[in-house]
Amino acid sequence: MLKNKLSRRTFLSLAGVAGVGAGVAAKTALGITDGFLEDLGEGTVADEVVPTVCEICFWKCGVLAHKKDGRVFKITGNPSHPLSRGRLCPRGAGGPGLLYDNDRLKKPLIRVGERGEEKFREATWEEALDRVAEGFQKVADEHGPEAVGMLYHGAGASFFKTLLHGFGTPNIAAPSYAQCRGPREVGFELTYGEGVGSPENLDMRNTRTLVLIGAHLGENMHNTQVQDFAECLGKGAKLIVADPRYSTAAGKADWWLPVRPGTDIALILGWMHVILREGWYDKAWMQRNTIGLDKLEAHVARYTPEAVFVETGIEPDVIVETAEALSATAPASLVHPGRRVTWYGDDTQRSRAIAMLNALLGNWGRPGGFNMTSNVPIAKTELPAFPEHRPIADKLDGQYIFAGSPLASGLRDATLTEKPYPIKAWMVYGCNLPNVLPNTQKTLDAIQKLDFMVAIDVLPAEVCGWADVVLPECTYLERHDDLIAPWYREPFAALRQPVVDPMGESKPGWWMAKQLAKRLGLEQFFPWENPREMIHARLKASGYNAAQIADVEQRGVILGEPEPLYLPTDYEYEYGTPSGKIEFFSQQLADAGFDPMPTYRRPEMPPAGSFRLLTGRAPSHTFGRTANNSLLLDSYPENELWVNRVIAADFGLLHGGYAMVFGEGDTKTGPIRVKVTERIRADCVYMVHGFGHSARGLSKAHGRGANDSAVTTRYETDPLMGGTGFNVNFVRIEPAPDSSLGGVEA
Ligand SMILES: Nc1nc2c(c(=O)[nH]1)N[C@H]1C(S)=C(S)[C@@H](COP(=O)(O)OP(=O)(O)OC[C@H]3O[C@@H](n4cnc5c(=O)[nH]c(N)nc54)[C@H](O)[C@@H]3O)O[C@H]1N2
Ligand SMILES: Nc1nc2c(c(=O)[nH]1)N[C@H]1C(S)=C(S)[C@@H](COP(=O)(O)OP(=O)(O)OC[C@H]3O[C@@H](n4cnc5c(=O)[nH]c(N)nc54)[C@H](O)[C@@H]3O)O[C@H]1N2
Ligand code: SF4
Ligand SMILES: [Mo]
Repeated sequence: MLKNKLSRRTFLSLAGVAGVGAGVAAKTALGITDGFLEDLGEGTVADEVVPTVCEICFWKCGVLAHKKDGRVFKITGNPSHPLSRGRLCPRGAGGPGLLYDNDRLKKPLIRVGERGEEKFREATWEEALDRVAEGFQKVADEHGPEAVGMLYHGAGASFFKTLLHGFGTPNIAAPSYAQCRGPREVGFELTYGEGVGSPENLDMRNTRTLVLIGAHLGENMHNTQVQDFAECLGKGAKLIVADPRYSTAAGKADWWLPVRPGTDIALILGWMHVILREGWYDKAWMQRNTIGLDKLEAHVARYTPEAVFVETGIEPDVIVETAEALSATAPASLVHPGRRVTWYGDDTQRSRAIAMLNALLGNWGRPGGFNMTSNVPIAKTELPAFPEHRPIADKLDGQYIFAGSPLASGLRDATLTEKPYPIKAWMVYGCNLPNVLPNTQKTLDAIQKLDFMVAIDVLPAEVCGWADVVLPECTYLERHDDLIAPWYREPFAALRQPVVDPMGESKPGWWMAKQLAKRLGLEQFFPWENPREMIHARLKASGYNAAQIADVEQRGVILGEPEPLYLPTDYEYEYGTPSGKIEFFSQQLADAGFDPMPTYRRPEMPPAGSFRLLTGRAPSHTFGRTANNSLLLDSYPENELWVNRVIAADFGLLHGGYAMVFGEGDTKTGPIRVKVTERIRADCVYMVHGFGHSARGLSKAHGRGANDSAVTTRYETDPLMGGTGFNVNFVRIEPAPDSSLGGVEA
């Protein structure tokens, strides 16, 4: 239901995921004032409501922006949009906190100090764009157009991707692959011949037994998934949560398995061992749909519950009991594939193990398992062919052969080593690189090797401080982006359109891309005046008439006819694998010299006095991009360090007091407030990613909490596809030296 009343943010309880009516407060509880924010008071009625698409995270819910006298005072979920269903997560409701953030970039900037000093002068758009075009052209003249790379995140990047493809470079990568869900996609592709995509094809609302391996739904706030999760629990589903930390989801679980970090593969193989040993699976379905079951049976023979207990710390009885619970409701049982799976460097194999366990549950194309998806086909914009170019530079010959998308970390390596060839300029769009790729120093060293770097952002984030030119983009509430039409259970195409005019001199990305195209002689790739014209042309070419197009602008979304969600029983489905079946045994992997079935290898354990650093999400924040949002800060102003009670006592840490966190070499972060708890294992500590900002221009986020990236110096690279495992960092902890930051005995 939409909540029409202005009220203080009430937070989501999982039982009743409700729309949060985010009233825009002039002054928040923290006492932060944003000049543009204005409290219009309880019961304000909109004089205009504009549908558009959220970009506070990448789930891209359909939203309704409520305006009064030209100002956005409330954002609610669009009831017609399948990803919001009339509801939003707290972050989406907090959108006005970004729109009216005093710290926003409002003018183009040109660097006057050293890189990293954050010293800039304001410039005109003419001058700034000329600089960018010259910077790219100079690098291309010397090293070829491929020497210009792009790192990006977000829907608005599409125009710049077109620009750089037109320029002649393939070196365009997003950290949302090798630093996020890449290994998961590859693990499923190797097993089923297709990935689970985004939004994921999970029929969770009908699941009767659900396993979450780390996937911390409820803190991870992808709107529709949280709704589906609440619905499945509401219908009485059993829940099994494997997490070294008692997460919000674990709080709802029938079984919490506080697994030793990095040992999940053993647990999954153990579950498969029990299911196969007991014959708790549908033999006819396996026969029709899978290959290599006999090989799997032999492979998992040694992963007895007792052997797995030694590795994971999960009692043998519990392993058997949970395997039985899973099998009992199959095929309406689901092992959630997770999303950010870049943990230990063996993540593709862990994802494959998850894919295989799901296969044993026989849940592909079945209610409560993985559903089929469809989309609303939208005609492409007709463009001239992109120029020929050298192969992408994100990996050397023979490396990471299963990578399905470019590697952001690989482009960083190429920039550092100049192998396979030099990369000398970067465009960074909506991606706070120093805090996003593991080993910040490596990122900064790579930036120092560049002849030119431009950052396109809405806020003066850390990455901007290292750029030669900073271009201020207006927010998602002030611009058009291209149509959004993913594959989903209910096919749809959604429209992002401006709700208000751009603030200051900030401009939409499409405008910048077109202006740069003019300067680089690439205008042929931007044949439209503005994206509205482009969107209309695409819709027209897809068979929509003028009235239907007007309707899309009114409602924000076009709904398609869904295909059946489930496969017919006894249907011979042709999977996209080489064998056409679900592959328990992967010949592709064997041929490439990798384990054809996942094998558990014990992870390196933290040395005495050190703890594994684990990270996750807060319900009301998206990475580092909301830490300066006064509406969202209000509910979660700084991150906390979760420390086991026994460890806290040993190290003299007090609940509510502050600690410093030390990494390798002289890396450290903090002070960070300590949460002393029994809800985390004693071999690890935990914090929410995205705090501890050092950028001076982020006046509200600056210095609040700790920055996990500062102590994430180590990473393990996945040999199959180049994903970077982050959870291999060991940290030391000490009470903060400032005694005024003391807490209480917990
Ligand atoms: N240490 C560590 N690293 C991680 C992760 C972690 O948990 N810990 N998570 C990983 C994951 S899962 C992912 S998906 C990636 C995410 O990586 P990123 O997407 O790079 O995440 P952010 O740090 O939020 O950077 C977003 C930047 O975009 C800017 N921005 C916001 N809105 C707009 C806009 O409309 N236009 C433009 N031009 N800019 C905008 C913000 O101001 C910010 O500077 O990070 C990965 N890296
Ligand atoms: N509120 C909010 N929601 C978000 C985002 C956001 O920024 N804010 N970001 C979105 C994005 S881009 C992504 S990729 C997802 C990320 O969300 P998830 O896919 O859920 O992934 P992670 O953040 O890596 O998972 C963190 C959880 O894994 C647990 N964990 C750590 N190590 C281990 C281990 O070895 N074994 C097990 N079993 N568990 C472990 C941690 O304790 C924590 O509970 O969230 C999405 N949703
Ligand atoms: S999940 Fe939340 S932040 Fe993400 S798009 Fe939806 S409303 Fe916006
Ligand atoms: Mo992610």
